[in-house]
Amino acid sequence: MSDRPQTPLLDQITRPADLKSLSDAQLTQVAQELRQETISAVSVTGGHLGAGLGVVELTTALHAVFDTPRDKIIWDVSHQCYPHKILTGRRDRIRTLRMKDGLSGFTKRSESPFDPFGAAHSSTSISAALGFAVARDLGGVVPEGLGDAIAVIGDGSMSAGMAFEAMNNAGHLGKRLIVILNDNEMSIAPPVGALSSYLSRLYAEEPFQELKAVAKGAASLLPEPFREGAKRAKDMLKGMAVGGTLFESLGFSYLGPIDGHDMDQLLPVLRTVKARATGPILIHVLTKKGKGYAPAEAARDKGHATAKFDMVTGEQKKTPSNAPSYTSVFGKELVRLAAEDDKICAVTAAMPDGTGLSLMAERYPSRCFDVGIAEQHGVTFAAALAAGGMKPFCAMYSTFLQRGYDQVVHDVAIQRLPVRFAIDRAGLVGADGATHAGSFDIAYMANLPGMVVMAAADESELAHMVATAAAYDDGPIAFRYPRGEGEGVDMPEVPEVLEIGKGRMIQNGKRVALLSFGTRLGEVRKAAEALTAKGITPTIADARFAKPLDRDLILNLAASHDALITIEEGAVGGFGSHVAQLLAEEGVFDSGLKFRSMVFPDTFIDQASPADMYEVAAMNAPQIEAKVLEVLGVASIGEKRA
Ligand SMILES: Cc1ncc(C[n+]2csc(CCOP(=O)(O)OP(=O)(O)O)c2C)c(N)n1
Repeated sequence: MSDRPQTPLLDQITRPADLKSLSDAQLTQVAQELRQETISAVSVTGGHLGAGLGVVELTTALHAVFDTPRDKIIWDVSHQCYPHKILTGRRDRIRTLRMKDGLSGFTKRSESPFDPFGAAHSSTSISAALGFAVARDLGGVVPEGLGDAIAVIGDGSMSAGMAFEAMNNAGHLGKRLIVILNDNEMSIAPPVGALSSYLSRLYAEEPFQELKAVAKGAASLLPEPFREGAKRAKDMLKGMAVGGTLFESLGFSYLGPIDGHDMDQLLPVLRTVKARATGPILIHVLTKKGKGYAPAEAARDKGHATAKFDMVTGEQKKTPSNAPSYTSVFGKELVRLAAEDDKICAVTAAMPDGTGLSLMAERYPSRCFDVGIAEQHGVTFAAALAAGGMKPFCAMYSTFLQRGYDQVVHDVAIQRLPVRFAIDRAGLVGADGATHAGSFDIAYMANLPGMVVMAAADESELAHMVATAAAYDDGPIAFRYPRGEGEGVDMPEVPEVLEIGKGRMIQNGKRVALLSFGTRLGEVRKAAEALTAKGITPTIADARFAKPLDRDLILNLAASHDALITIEEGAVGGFGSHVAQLLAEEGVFDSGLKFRSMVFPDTFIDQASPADMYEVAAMNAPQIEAKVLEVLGVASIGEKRA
């Protein structure tokens, strides 16, 4: 407790309404204390730090001015919502962020009425806010009531297509709707693209001091009603509406840019907007990611995501590992292949570090493309790169590739274009929870005609699969691998090009065959050791491919064992379903094979450590062992005897 910051004023705030009685100076102090509390909490839990620190003043001002939960604040991505959670009755649990049974690291409807809309994938907030605004105007009824709808969206997230689709619709509908563009000139990596340069131009020549003076008197200066007076406001508030034409042309009133760390600007502007806005309005707020915590401000990613850390030094507490991460194996392998083949190129959607492509960007910048948070565009762009004779690797997290799914189907698969999908963060990812789990890609890729789908069982397998994908030119190909470190196996000097659709035997046994797809293989081996000690030695095979299936391998395993169990790190409808389909069609079940398929349960699993999440999914070694005993009838015999 002793290293907790002193927060005398914040201690008196148990809900946002408590802010209403405070003076502007006191609100400024609350924001300061909120910053210290956020730093302290994240030092204990790890998580998203920089984005939250950038919005402590904005969070305080929004809750002081608006009436939540009746008014809906919708945080885009919502990785910046920790200060919001502290102010909305969750301070007592803030040091459980991202832990099993703790607070989610994102907004979550089931967690609090102050989280009207959950998020974690970007660029949904304007659509959601517009939905609330329309529901309000149509007489929708919810327990908290429906007031203003306010989307807070970062400059990185604003670059995604969905944000523009929403603004286009909002401008057309003309409803009262507030969008706050939280512009910190950062995404996870420095933002890329024309929008980013455009936003910079909007404020490049505007000194804050001058604006601050104007903003202080904003309430009296702004014409009424706000929207109709936009032109006059523009003339009067020199700087506030300069160059707001992009947003204005989409039907929004544009206000800004204002200094998002200055309560003397934030409070009067928000109060004026609350009092006078009639249609859609965009407030352009400038903030600093990591603001107020030197180690975060100095970090390359501005403290975007951090492990637990020492508050004084900022040093992160990471457990050292002997094995390389899957991400780094992919990144290195790709660079090695790119050196040999100048047609190899790569696409990331705003995740150069997360996908390991920063290495490629460094070595071959002209062949590595960060398209911004734009998975849909990234996939189609890669499709056309392939159509143009290049060999594109489209590197995305499983969960974010979901957003580009129609592009995978329509632009890549139907045209049989050889895009190589490097699918990172496959399976359960841990602290980021259900929104980030890579649960569905096996199912959504393997059901596409002509798509090759591989999963790496360890880091050496991943190296082979990168080489295989590079060599494969007949159509689209995907390979998946999990978050985190590999198994510590020896790496091949020169990775092999695998034969498409061929699995491999790991060990020969009797009675039961375990057919693994992906990195559960490690747990399968452990289960097999325990079983061997009990006198049952299972056969183990690594399928490598969910599509095309290794028919010979599977049918042979089925023919020579009493039972066949598949296991994969994904939801139903994936590898096991394809195997079941094959066995059914081949009539194998007609002659009594016992078949089981271990997949994720039909629930969204909340955040915890990956191992705990796999425990919930019943897919760790003891549970695999139990499954074998059950299918062989051994467990029930044991139970009956006991
Ligand atoms: C669809 C999607 N793609 C990628 C991500 C990963 N991601 C999380 S936060 C983030 C950067 C967001 O930048 P910005 O909106 O500017 O917010 P900031 O963190 O700078 O406050 C990215 C790319 C995501 N959440 N959703």
